[in-house]
Amino acid sequence: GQVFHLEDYKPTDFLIPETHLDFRLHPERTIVKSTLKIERREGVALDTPLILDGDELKLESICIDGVALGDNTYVVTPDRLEIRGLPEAETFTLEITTEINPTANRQLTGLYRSSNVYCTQCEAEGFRRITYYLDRPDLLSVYTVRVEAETSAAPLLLSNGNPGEKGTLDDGRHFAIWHDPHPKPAYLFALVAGDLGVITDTFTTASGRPVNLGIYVEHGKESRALYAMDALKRSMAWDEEKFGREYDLDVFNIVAVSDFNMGAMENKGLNVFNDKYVLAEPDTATDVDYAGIEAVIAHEYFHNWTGNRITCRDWFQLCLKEGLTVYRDHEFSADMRSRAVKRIAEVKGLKAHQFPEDAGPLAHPVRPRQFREINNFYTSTVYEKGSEVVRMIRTILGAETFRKGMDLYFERHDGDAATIEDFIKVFEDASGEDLSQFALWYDQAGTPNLAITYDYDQATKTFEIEIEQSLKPTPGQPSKKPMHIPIQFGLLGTKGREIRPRATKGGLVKDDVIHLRKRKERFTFSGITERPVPSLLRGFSAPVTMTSELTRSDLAFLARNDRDEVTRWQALTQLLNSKLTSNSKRVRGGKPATIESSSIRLLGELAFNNALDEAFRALCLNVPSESDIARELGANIDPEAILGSRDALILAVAEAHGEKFEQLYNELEHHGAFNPDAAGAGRRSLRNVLLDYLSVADGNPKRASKQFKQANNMTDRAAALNVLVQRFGTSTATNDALQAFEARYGNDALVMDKWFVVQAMQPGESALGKVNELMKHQLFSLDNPNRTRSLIGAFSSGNQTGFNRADGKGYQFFAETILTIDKKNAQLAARLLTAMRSWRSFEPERREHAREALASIASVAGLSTDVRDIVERTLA
Ligand code: B3K
Ligand code: ZN
Repeated sequence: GQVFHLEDYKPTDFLIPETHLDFRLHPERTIVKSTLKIERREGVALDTPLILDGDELKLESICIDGVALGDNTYVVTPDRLEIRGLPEAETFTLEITTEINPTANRQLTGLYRSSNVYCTQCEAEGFRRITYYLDRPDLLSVYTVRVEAETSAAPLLLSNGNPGEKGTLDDGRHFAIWHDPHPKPAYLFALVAGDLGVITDTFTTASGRPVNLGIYVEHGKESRALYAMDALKRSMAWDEEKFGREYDLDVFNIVAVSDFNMGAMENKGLNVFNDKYVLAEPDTATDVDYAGIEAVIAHEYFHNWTGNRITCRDWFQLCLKEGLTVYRDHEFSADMRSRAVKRIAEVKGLKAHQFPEDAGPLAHPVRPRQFREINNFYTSTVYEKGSEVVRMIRTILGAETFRKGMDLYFERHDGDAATIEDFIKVFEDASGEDLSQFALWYDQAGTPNLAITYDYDQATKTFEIEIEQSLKPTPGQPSKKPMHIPIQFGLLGTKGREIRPRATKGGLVKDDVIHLRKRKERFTFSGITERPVPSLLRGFSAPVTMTSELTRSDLAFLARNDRDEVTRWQALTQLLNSKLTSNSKRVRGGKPATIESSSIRLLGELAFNNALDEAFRALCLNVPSESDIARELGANIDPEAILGSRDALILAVAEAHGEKFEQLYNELEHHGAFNPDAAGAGRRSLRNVLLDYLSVADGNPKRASKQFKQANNMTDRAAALNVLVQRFGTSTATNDALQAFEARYGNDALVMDKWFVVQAMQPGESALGKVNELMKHQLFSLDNPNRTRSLIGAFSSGNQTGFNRADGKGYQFFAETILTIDKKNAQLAARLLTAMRSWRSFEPERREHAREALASIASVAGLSTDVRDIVERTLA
C-alpha cells in the first residue's frame, strides 16, 4: 500500500469557499447533489486538473457552470475523480451528483444506517464516501445542507450549524436546510435523519448568546440522557471559566447511535455519539460508565475550539487537536471529581495502554511522520501521551504562562488549519523560552527511563540526585536525543515532613520541578540536615519509567507519608510489583509464592485510614492487574504463573485482614438513593474491592450472590457478578446470577454488553469455549462494534490466561475472527488486532503460536489496508 509522508505536505491547488449539499435520503439509493464554488489558487497553471477524492461512489452526473461535462474531460477511478479542461475563470461552479447505499455500508464511515437512523462519520476520510471532494483537513468551506427524506421514516432532519427553512413536500416527504457559518473541513460534516426521542435544555453563554441544547436518543430512553445533558452544561460553563472559550452557534445537538466505531465524534454543532457514552441510569450504568460519559461529552464539546475552530493542517498533526483536547477533558474531570484519584486513573490508563504501545512493534511518535492508514493512528500515543506532552508544557511554564500561551493560540490561529510548530510557538512567545528540545517529545517514540541514584553527605549537609535518561530504539528510530523532562519532586524528612533545600547546584531546579535536559545530570541540594527520602515524579509530571535505588522501606515510607497521592500510590505499586514479579517467576519454576507481612500490614493501614479518600483507598487495595505484572516482567511471560502470584497476594491479605475488611464492608453499605458523584463512586469502589477479598477469604460465593441480589444500582450488581464469574465460575450461584441478569436486561443490548464482557474475562482455558458459545447468542453480532468489542475485544485484550492459552487456540480463534470482521468493518478489525502487539514478550511456546496466528492473517490476499498495516508492523 501507499505510504504518506509528513514532509510531502503541499497546499491544494483549488479552494472550495462554498459547499452546498442536497441529500435525497433513501435506504439503498440515496442521491447526493453537491454544488461547489471552486476557486483556483493564484499562480496555479490553467491546465492543472482538479483531483477529488472518492470511495465507493456511483457518479450520476457532473456539470461545470451548468454545462454537463463531456466524457473525455474527466476520469473516474475507484478512489478519485480527475477533471481536466477546467474553465479559465478564477472561480466556477461544479455540480456533482452521486448515488450511495447507506444500508449496505457496514464500514460505518461515510453515510450509513444504525437501527434505521441515517447518520454519518467522516473523520478521518469518510466524506469521500458521500461525494467527490477535496477530503483533507486544510480545505475549509462554508456548508449549506438540504436534507430531504420520507417524513414517517425520518421526522428528524439534522445537520451542522444553525437550522434554516424547512417544509413538507407532497409525496410524503419533507426537507430541512441547515447552514453552518463557520468554515470547516469535510471531516466535521454530519447529517442525522430518523425517528428519535429528544431531551432539550438551554445554555446562555457568558456574552449572552442563548443556545438550544438537544440530545437525541432511541424513543423511551430519554431519561437515560439526563446525566449527559448535565455534563454538557457543566462542560460549557467550565470552558468559559478555565479557557475563556464560548460556544458559537444557536444550537448544539448530540445524537446517540448504537452502531459506532469509536466513542464519539465532534462534528460542528452536531456531535454523534456511541450510545454507550450517552445513556446512563443507576440501574443500567456503573460509576465507570458515568465518569466515561462525563469525560466524552466534555471532550467532544471542547473540540469545538480545539479541533473545529482551530483544526489540523494534515493528519500528521492529529495530536494537535486530540492530545490537547484530552488534556482539557482530564482537567475538567479533575475539577469535577477528586483531582488525585482522577490523576491516578489516568496514570493507570497510560501505563496499561500507552506504555505497551510505545514498547512494542506499533510504537510511533506522538506526531507520526508517516502512515499507510490514518485510522490506525487514533492511538493512545496520539491521545494520551499527546495529552501528557501538553501537561508537561504547563508544568514547565507554570499555570499562568500556560494560560497566556493558550490565549495566544486561540487568538492567533482561530480559523486556521494549524501544526504542532504553531502550537509550540505560542508557548515560546508567551514565555520567552526556547522549547526546541522539549519539542522532541512530539518526535521521539518510546518511554524514557530514568535511572536515579542518591547520595547524602551528613558532613556537608548536601543531598545529591543523579539522573540518567535513556530511550530505547523504536521502529524507524535507532538512536535518540536527550529530552527535556520535568520532574516534580519533594524531599521528605522524619515523619514525612517536607524539607526545603536552601540552595541547588548542578542541573536546573525551579520551585518544585527538576528540569532534566542532559543525558546524565546531577542536582545537588544544600542545607539538608537529615537523610531525606525523595519523592520523585509527583503528579506523574512526565510519562516515564524510573529505576531508583530506593529501598523497600523507603517505598513503604512514601506510601505512608507522602503528601502527593500519586507518588504515594506509585510507591505502593512499585513495592507490590517487585513482589508480584518475583513470585511469578517462583510460581513458573514450581515454587510457592512468598508474601512478607510488611506489605500486608501496609495495605491494611491504607485500607483502614479514614483520613484518606475512599476512592484512593480502593485504588491502593486494587493490587496490580495481571497485565500490569506482565508489563513489569517484560519478557518470558507466563500468564498462569502471574495469575497464581497475584491470587496468592490477594489471599494472604484477605486472610490477614478478613475480620476488619468485613466490618468495613458492612459499614460502607449505603441505603439512600444512588448518586453518581465522586463521593458515592469512591465508597462503592472501596466496598466492591473488599467484596473480592472477602469472597476469596470465604472461599464461597454467598456474599457476592447476596450483594448481586440486593444491589439497587448497576455498579454494585456488576461488581458482584464479576466476583462470581472470576472467583466461582462454575458455581450454581454464578449461573443463577448470569441468568437473572439476562432475564432482566435481555432486551437491552447496551446493558447486556456487561454480561458479555464479564464472561469473556473468565480466567483460564474454559473462556474460549464460552466465547464461542456466546457468539451464537441472539443479541450478539459481529456487525455491531459494541457487541464485538464486549466479547472479542474483552477476551483478547483483557483475559490474560484465557486468550494467551499455552496451546495457542485463543490466538487461532482470534485470527479467524479478525478475518471475518475485516470483511465487514476494517477499522474495527484493525483496532482489535492491536491486542497482539505484545506477542514477543511471551514465553517461547506462546510466542510461537502467536507468530503463527499473525502470519496466518498476513498470508490472506485481499486484507483491508487497515489490517494489512497493523499485521505487517506487528510482525516486523
Ligand atoms: N475525533 C474522533 C475520532 C475519529 C476517529 C476516526 N477513525 C473522536 C474524538 O477523538 O473526539
Ligand atoms: Zn478527540
